[in-house]
Amino acid sequence: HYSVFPGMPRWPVGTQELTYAFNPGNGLSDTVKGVFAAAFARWAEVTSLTFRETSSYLGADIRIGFFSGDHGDGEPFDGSLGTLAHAFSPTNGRFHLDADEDWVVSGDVTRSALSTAVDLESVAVHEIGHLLGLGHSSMEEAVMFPTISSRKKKVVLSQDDITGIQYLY
Ligand code: TQI
Ligand code: ZN
Ligand code: ZN
Repeated sequence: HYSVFPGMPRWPVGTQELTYAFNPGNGLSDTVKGVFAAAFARWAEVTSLTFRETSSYLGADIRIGFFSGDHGDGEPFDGSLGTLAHAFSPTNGRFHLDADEDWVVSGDVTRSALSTAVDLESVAVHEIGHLLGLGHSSMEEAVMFPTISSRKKKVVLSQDDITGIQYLY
């Protein structure tokens, strides 16, 4: 079953559009940006929320960046595997990914030769769930289930994820 964070933080009632921006220092390719756009679209499909990229990093509701190790927010990353990414409950908007993962951004992670390969879209869909206010789900098929194996792709929202997000929005 889905969960929400204590106190049920959510984006304000009436929020229609949320903006997101990429850390300018990362210089991300259009391919990588497209993976995030696809991940946002999965949540937009089942809510009345829309997501729009903006170039204003500091002005965006959701700020996405890749960082290595200690990156100044008291929650250091740990190299390959372990913590992959962290995002915070509404309306924090911080969405950080561990730059030291072997991210798979195009192609099929299940066929990667690297045992440490991690599918970027799968992690993005999960973290966006947190950014919107979902905690973890006890249902293994849910995108919000708290574990995923490396070299797995899980991007399709389960009915449990949909029920959870529709409870919030
Ligand atoms: N990062 C954890 C996560 O996003 C961070 C975390 C731990 C957390 N406990 C939390 C966030 C409680 C909110 C509330 O779950 S992670 C997965 C999964 C991670 C894990 O790097 O471990 C995914 C990131 F579910 F697959 F294991 C993305 Cl998809
Ligand atoms: Zn961080
Ligand atoms: Zn999580």
